[in-house]
Amino acid sequence: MTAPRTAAEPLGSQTLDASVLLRQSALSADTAQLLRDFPGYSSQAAGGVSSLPCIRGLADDRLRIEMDGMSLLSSCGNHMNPPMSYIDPSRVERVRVFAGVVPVSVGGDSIGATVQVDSAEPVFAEPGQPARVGGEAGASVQSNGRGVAAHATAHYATDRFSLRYDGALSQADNYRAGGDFKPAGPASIDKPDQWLRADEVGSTAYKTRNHALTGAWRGDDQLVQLRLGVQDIPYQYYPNQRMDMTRNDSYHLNLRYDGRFNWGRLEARAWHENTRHGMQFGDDKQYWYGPKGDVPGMPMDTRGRTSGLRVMGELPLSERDTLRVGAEALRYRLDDWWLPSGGGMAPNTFWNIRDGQRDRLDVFTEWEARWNPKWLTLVGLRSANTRTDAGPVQGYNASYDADANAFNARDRCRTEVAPEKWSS
Ligand SMILES: [Cu+2]
Repeated sequence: MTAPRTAAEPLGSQTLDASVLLRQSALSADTAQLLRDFPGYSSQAAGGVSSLPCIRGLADDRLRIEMDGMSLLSSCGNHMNPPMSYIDPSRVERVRVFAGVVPVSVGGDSIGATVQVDSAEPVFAEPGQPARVGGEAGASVQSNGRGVAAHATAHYATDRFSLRYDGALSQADNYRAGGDFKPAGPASIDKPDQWLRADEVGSTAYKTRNHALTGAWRGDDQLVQLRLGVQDIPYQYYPNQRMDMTRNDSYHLNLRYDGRFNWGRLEARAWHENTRHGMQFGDDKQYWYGPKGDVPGMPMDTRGRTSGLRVMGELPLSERDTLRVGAEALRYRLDDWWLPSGGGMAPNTFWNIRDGQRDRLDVFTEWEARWNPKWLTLVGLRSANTRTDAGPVQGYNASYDADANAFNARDRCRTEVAPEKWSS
């Protein structure tokens, strides 16, 4: 069967659907790898489950990444926890990429592409039919690095109510290169027992666990959905960084509303995400430092919290014209502190970012006209207001005072207003 594609896909987007994703998800535990077949896509390798996406040369924070409609940021200063590392590939049902010029209704807060990663829509039983009960389980094993991954889902659904659980686990040891590329030996001078083989790439092991519980209710023309997601990465090591992730605990709450009215469609979402992240030197890196070798590593801790609210109305004005009007508010809070360990990194806690704040308020409107199956125009206007602020910083000791005092003496509150407009 063939049909014009234009009618089905939003302008400027490309989508990978479930059948392609199913094949891709068995190949890697890293969700960012699901996008590898998109033209212009590449990824910057990092830890085993957290490569940084790059689309047409713009990477990481230059892209807007939405996971189930939540626009997320990497709270770690080294971006060890990019947004796509928060969802297991087995849970991804659809990936949509808006590369190049992005419509204002899906863009904002980035100069590059928008990537939307969505898990499954809730299922419901047909009216009058018995409840639907089902599930799925999957596992994969990889000989290189002894990688194992397993996931399971279960759902129960009546015609009005739906409940679903998703769980996934994934872990691997260090992987092996195609051949020997260095002499075998201890991972570092203070770890004679931590032996790395000649073909073993140190600091590539990881472990990640994901759980999500989703409840949904549907009326005749409405849908309300609430999801609670919990993720924990006890360790993920980085061959390309001086430090390793030694903890990453996060949870999110995501409330969504979708309603159809005689004037059009209303989409609303409110969500909150909280990440607690820690870095230290992992198993394959030197841990004891200082002239006497008595300084235990360098702990670095981060906490990020994002709350978001988004409301959009879609009004079909005629057979040809559609108007979209929406608003989006984001509230981001970040603390980044390094506990004293010894030597020059003592006696105080190093406050890199204390009470960091970033608040956004965007409004947008967009007019879409489908003149015929081959021609479409889309004109949008988006206004973005960003306010940032931070509390006073502090170094480990007096030798940091000059820089800290200079920063602390300044007014640290900034406001930017930017209209973003687009036409096609
Ligand atoms: Cu980190």
